[in-house]
Amino acid sequence: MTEHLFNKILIANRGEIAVRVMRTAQALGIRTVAIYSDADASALHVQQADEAIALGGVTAAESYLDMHKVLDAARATGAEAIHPGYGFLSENAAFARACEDAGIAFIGPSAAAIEAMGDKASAKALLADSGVPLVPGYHGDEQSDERLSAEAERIGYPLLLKASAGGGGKGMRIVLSAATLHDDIAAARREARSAFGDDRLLIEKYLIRPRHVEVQVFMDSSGNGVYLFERDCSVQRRHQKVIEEAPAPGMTAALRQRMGEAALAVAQRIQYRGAGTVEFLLDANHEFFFMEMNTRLQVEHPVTEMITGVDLVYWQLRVAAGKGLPDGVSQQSLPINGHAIEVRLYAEDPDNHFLPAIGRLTLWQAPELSASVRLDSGVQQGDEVSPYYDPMLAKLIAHGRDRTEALHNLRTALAALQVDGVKTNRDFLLRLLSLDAFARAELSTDFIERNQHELTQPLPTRWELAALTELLLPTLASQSQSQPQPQPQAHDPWYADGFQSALPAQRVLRLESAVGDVLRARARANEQAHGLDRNQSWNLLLADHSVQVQGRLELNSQAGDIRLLQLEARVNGQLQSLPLALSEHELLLFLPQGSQRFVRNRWLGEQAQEDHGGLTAPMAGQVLEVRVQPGEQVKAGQVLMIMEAMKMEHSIRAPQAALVQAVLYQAGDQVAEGTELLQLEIMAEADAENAAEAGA
Ligand code: MV4
Repeated sequence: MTEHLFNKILIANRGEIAVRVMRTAQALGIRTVAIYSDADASALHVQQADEAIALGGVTAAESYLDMHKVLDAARATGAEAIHPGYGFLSENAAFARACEDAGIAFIGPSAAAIEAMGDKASAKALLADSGVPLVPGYHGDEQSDERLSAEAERIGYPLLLKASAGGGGKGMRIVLSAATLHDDIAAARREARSAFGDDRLLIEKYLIRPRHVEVQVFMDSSGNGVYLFERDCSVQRRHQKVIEEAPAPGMTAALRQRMGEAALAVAQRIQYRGAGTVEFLLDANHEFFFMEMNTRLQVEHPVTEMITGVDLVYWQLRVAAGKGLPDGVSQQSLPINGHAIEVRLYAEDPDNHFLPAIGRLTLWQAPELSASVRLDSGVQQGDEVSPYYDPMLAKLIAHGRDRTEALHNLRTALAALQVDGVKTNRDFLLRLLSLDAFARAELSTDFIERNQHELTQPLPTRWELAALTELLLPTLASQSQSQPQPQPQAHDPWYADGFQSALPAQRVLRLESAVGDVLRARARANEQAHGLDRNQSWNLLLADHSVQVQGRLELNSQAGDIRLLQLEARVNGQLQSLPLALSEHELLLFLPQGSQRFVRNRWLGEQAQEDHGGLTAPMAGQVLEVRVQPGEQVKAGQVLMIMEAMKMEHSIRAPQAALVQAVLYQAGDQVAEGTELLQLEIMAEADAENAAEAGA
């Protein structure tokens, strides 16, 4: 890709798409000009560009949407072409025309092609005799109540009212029966007028649970074109795409060809040029219907690039420079290689109606990228996410030889993407990708609603991993001399017990989750630590059970006051490796199912001494059974008492080998949380072994 296409282009966009377009342009030796608003002065797309022009203003209207400012920037820098990306001015026919008038190539279709597809009713009218299947309906000019009612009777219920000038789901209204039609028409008209300044409606038969399958087309300037197969974008939330994949699961070769050829027929009908997408609804019977055409490069184009090996931006630049498709490209030559899936990372709060989130990205660590893992990101660590633009931060895309492998690669990569400081849908995406229904490719436009229950099930709090991290932290200090780490303090009971005392350590931690749950954990080192052993093992006594934990902690990097660590954990023999972020007050575990936040442990040093041998009730409840007597020797983990709380039984176990000194409650007693139940005299390791031998 070293031939001459342009000397310099301007990228009339921001964020990940601006960065992505620059990557291809710069690889071709084309100079890139970025534009930016006041809110984006230090944004990634500005840093990556060869030149950058400040537009002033912060809102989109004052900056990226102001076509005069954009054209002035192109003229001022001598850019020969403008790439509009998606959104903003990308489907603005007046802008495409203004570029043409200014002698600057608009990297996209003609203004006429944008206009032809901009209005849904006229797009359908244009395709009426083209052989492209349309959803049965009415898209005529006559808009009287009488005519619309008559058409509704003809089409039948349920039906859908759509704004002719709309798109992307805005201004749609389902009508279930004739009883509400009159009111629904009036309401749909009002919505359409206020949203688009145009109250024309079209009527369609309402398809139940369709899939959104779209076809990527690409045309040169002479009417030659190819389709680059399809993408399934059914996983959406309120008409906002969340997951996209290519190829669409369950397609047959025959259906792929019919949809591909229908999409090309749409493009040819409007003498399309460049990259475009024809959206279809696909029903369960593999019947498909034209919905709309997007006359731009789309957000989800990377999945197509990954399965075809085509760089769509390279093709766009060629066609905008008046060249054809690359030599040797024909429909027959285009492969489908494996499978690719993309997730969109949004700055939004899934726990608060997915409202856009803002703030500083205190943590943004990409997973390891490769030929099968791609991250298209518009942000970097430390960025301020502003409320002014689209909340999409990045897209993560993974490829595999088949769908299963692509899904595995994507889940692995997403689990390794660490983000904090701004609320995002990262964990929500992980949960979507973990659904059996997704693995089975049960895709439809109501996928998220249908799986709502599973998506909102709380995950069990992994107290033991938080405790293990705290337990292992002192070992980290010794690892790197170059990284100054806080040295364990002399008064730190962990340090004292674990590394200086000959007695088996019994340590108490107070753990606190971000949602305010508090848990006391007791840890006893299973092996005496000699020096600073990096692979230690503990018996952890949590609220109502004990686990064996073991592991090691490695420092990956340091970002400001955040340390990024990798935890290799073994919990009751089960191995797990996960990244985590640690600051002075917080611990953030990036688990494969989602992240979990903890308030950092406050060592309960004094209490650890004070109730060294005491065992307290983990919650308020009733003592059901007492299994030991004073004077009895007990082994680590032995059940001493059974409690009942909220209809659940909880075993009170010996944290380590001990001598029972006192039993303070009897079966039937009610106890408050934290009540001391038994007093133990902890036995030194050697004594415990002797006692065990003596007993044997
Ligand atoms: C439909 C439909 C069912 N029947 N048309 C939503 C976005 C807009 N481009 C068209 N949309 C739909 N049109 C008929 N005749 C269902 C939808 C629809 C939808 C389509 C694609 C992806 C997600 C969707 C979610 C809800 C509804």
